[in-house]
Amino acid sequence: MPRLDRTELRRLPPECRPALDPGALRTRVVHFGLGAFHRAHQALWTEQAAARSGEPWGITAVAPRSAGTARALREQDLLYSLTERRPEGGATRVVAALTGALVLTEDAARVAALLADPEVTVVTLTVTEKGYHRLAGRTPCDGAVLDRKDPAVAADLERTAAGPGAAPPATVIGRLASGLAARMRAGAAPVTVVSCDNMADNGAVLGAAVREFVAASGWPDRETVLDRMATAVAFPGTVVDRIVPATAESDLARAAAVLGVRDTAAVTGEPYRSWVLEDIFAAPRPPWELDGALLVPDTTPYQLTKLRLLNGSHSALAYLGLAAGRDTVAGALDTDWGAPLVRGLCAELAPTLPPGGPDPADYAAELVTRFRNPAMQHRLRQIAADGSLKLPERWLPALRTLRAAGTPTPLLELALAGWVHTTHPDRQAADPAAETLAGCWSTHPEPTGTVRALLTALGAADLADDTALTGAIAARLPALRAGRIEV
Ligand code: CS2
Repeated sequence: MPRLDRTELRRLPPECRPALDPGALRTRVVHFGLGAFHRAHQALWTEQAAARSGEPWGITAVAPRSAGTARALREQDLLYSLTERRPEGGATRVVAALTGALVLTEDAARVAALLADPEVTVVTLTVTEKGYHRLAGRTPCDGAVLDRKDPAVAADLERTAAGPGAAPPATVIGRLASGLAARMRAGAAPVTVVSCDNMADNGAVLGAAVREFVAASGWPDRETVLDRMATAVAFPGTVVDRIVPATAESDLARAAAVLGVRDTAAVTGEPYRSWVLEDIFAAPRPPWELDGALLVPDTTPYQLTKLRLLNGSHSALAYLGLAAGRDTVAGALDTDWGAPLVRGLCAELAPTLPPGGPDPADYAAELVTRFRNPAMQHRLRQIAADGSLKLPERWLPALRTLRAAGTPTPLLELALAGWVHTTHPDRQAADPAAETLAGCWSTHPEPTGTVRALLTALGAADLADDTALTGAIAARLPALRAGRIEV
């Protein structure tokens, strides 16, 4: 079977062809993070914005580490297919949004040139919580957010002190800081940098991390760079939403069967998708609103609703579902506790949400429908990964608010017990802190002691000191060990 590329486009079934001629695009957006989520979310809006406006908004995407996807895309003239997983059957079409696929390490000079290019006016990021190298539990309101002692950040900062000729930074934050610094030196052509990761205040966190990197760098002109950045670089907050499972072999086979060509960069996603952006752009941007993106003065109510209700119940389903021997989100919903857990957790969290966002009960009902989609095959293990970075965003701030108000938190306790259960060395989910988490079980074998140590490892020493909380979490563990979820 031939491989998907530009020459094959005219042979595709008409409904599978891209929304525009890929040859008409130019690189005006640089994106860090070449994962499935970007290809099924921002890339689609950008393709639609270009198609509907006639403006040539193309994206050069940069993979922070692995070269596999970038190579696959280059072999396919940067084309890939997206299958919408509808309960009644999939719909597949090719997306033409990319104008380049690079790898941060191999293509350092090209990435640097693009970040300085005045035609590039938007930089977007999907690098997951890990990519921000944040001090545990820190927000920009508490002071510094960047973990300068993180070995990767420390090594990057050392490189900046080595002067011209030093190797380029290896972290995305370091690379962005050095690219923006070069851009500021070259005349400060304004640019907007958009974090598309699941974090509260993602724009403010990214802006703070980049500025802190510049301030701690060895660049002699760092103060001038920071001054120029203050007016020439915007970091809006955004809320991205679409459930995108990791692509499986069966998805590649299905895409090939529909298209009649091989596509090793194929992605899939649920039919639902949304994008809310803070309207503080410093320079031209793709008219994403032509495809339904919402530009608002403040993303906070949308962000907290999405993080706490959607991502919060996703994580709860993941840990509890794994304890109950389930494999997918739809599988966890196909139990007597799945839907009550989602509705109950949303109701428990609702009082912590600011006004101005969606109605929590309607949102919960829609979540149950989205999570039940039998076509999704969204693995619980995928969601359970990196809990030490996700939970401080999804559960802990709301838990603090509720406990400070004396409000009972039974479902957050159950969810935390699910996470605790999954940190045991015999059952561990992937996590950058896996070793530390596993160590909590051997150094503190008594259950409330284990819970206390694990909460401390999450950067939540205050919650670890809440004996009523740690006792309630520990009390849930025996039922979970028996595979029973008691909502
Ligand atoms: C999920 C998210 O993997 C996870 O942690 O909760 O990726 C979720 O699917 C998206 O945020 C939905 O927009």
